[in-house]
Amino acid sequence: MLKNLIRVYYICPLTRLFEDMFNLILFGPPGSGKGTQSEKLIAKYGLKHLSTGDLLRSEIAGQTPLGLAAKSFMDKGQLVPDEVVIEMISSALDNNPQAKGFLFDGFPRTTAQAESLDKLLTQKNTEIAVVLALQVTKAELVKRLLNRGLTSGRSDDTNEEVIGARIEEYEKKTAAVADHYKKYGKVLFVKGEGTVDTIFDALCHEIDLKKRA
Ligand code: B4P
Repeated sequence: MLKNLIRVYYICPLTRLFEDMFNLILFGPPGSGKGTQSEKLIAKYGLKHLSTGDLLRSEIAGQTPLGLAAKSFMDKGQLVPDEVVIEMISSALDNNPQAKGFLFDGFPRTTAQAESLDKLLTQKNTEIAVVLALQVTKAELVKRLLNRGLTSGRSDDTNEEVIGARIEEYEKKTAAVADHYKKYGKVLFVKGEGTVDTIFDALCHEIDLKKRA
């Protein structure tokens, strides 16, 4: 009884904070510009950036058990198991109740992750406002990732076979995430080729329309 009262007292104000959020998913294959555009979008709109790739790489850098387990998947170009990334995102949401909204970058990457995210947001009385899907040809993706591999020090960017595996994982498991959100009319496609600024302007245009709607 007392435990329930405490829950109601503490959870209600937090739920109200989450209600006013503007949450978006920046979606696309590896190398489509999600990380690049996220940096600019969070600066403009003041959103909290949640990149599962960055979170995983920071676990690897810290040599945590989670990071060591994740590295074995990432080095092969495979997705890290759903439960690991869902738990990371769940904690990140709980730790940022004051955010104006979240920009999800590289998450969700499977339908199971999308369903879990929807549930987590519903529990907090909020939802995904829009999914912006960057469209880039396969040849351009490979070119960009190999190019980044020259300087990034990322083991998953240096080997063309691993890059191929990442794109295959995307086609097999991640592309379906767009279908999931299409059911709710939330997906907008944006051309991901051209200069970084042109693509940024196109993304901002869609976000501004959505915010005004
Ligand atoms: P991520 O860190 O998400 O990496 P990514 O998809 O490769 O990169 P991103 O798409 O952000 O890169 P960007 O285009 O900005 O994932 C890495 C790995 O982590 C995955 O393979 C997986 O193993 C694991 N993982 C992450 N999230 C997971 C999840 N939810 N579930 C399971 N596993 C998960 O940049 C690419 C390059 O293109 C850069 O060099 C950039 O400068 C360049 N570029 C960007 N825009 C450009 C433009 N307009 N023109 C030319 N070049 C451009």
